[in-house]
Amino acid sequence: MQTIYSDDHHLHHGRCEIIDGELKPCFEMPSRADHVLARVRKQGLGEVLEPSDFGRTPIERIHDRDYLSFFEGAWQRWTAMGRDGDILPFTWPARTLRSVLPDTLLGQLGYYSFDGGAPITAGTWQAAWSAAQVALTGQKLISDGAKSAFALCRPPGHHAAADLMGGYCYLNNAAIATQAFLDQGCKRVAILDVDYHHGNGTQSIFYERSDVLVTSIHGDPSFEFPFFLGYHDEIGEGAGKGFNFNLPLASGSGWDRWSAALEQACARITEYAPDVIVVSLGVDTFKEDPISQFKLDNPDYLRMGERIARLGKPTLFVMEGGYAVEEIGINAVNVLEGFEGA
Ligand code: SP5
Ligand code: ZN
Repeated sequence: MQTIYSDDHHLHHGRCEIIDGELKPCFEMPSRADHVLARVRKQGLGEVLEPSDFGRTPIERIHDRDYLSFFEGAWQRWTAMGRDGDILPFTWPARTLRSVLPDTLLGQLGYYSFDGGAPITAGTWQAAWSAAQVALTGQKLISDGAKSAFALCRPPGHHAAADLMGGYCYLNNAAIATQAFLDQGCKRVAILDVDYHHGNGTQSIFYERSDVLVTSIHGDPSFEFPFFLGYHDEIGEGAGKGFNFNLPLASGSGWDRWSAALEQACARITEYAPDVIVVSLGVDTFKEDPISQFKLDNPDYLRMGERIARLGKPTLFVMEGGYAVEEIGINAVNVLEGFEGA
């Protein structure tokens, strides 16, 4: 399996995030992708490619233009205000307030985000841009006939909605690749989101559509981030009704419960008969993940990859979360090796 990787992710290195009611050093850090790349090389998974440049058009198929301009220009506006530290949003249009777009950077930050977990730094736009190009390059490999590809994206994407950043995510890499498949002639794409957190951005983007089936296994939002989306009764709306499938699990879930949920997701995907599958590959389900509550162990990721392979479809793996930095490479590449060995 080929891996697509850009060094540009190093340009995004946030200092702090607001997490669990406190300001803490960012869990989402450059060494994450470095460890995954090192493991890809160590295991000889396959060639490692630089991304091609597909430009802005495929990104604009998912994200609003005003959001993209805001994100691209935020750092410049911040430095023009005489500031130089990371930018974090702090006021959101919650109930009783209006979702109007204010004029100032500080107001717009709240408008275009849903939490204080996604700092904007000098290089965040460039890193996120390149991560989207990484996903699009993987998509192209598969549309050219590859059976699988690994888009080693950083920053991750599945929490980002059409005009919202949050949860360490800015551009929804998996959604951008999914839309590119459809724009190139695929009729149906299934997304399987195995990240520990619910992919609220991905769900919201495709919620009213039947050409994308979104399935997700995650910590039940009644106790876990992102708290306000990801419940079992969210099944899609309008034309999308029946094409969103959430499998929230209890805190402490291990491979038994997790793999039973995977069976349900796979059964739904098989019934849907997609042309391709996009896997949002987060490995924060690991038992030692510092911010998560599932109990998967290293070999479970091999089994995960084997089961995904048995779906028998071309599959694009897109890197999402995973914060047990020393083991993220082992776990992510185990999924890919399990897939290839099946
Ligand atoms: C891409 C991705 O995985 N984003 C995750 C963002 C999670 N941000 C908030 C995490 C809250 C963790 N709470 C842990 C409580 C431990 N006692
Ligand atoms: Zn996650």
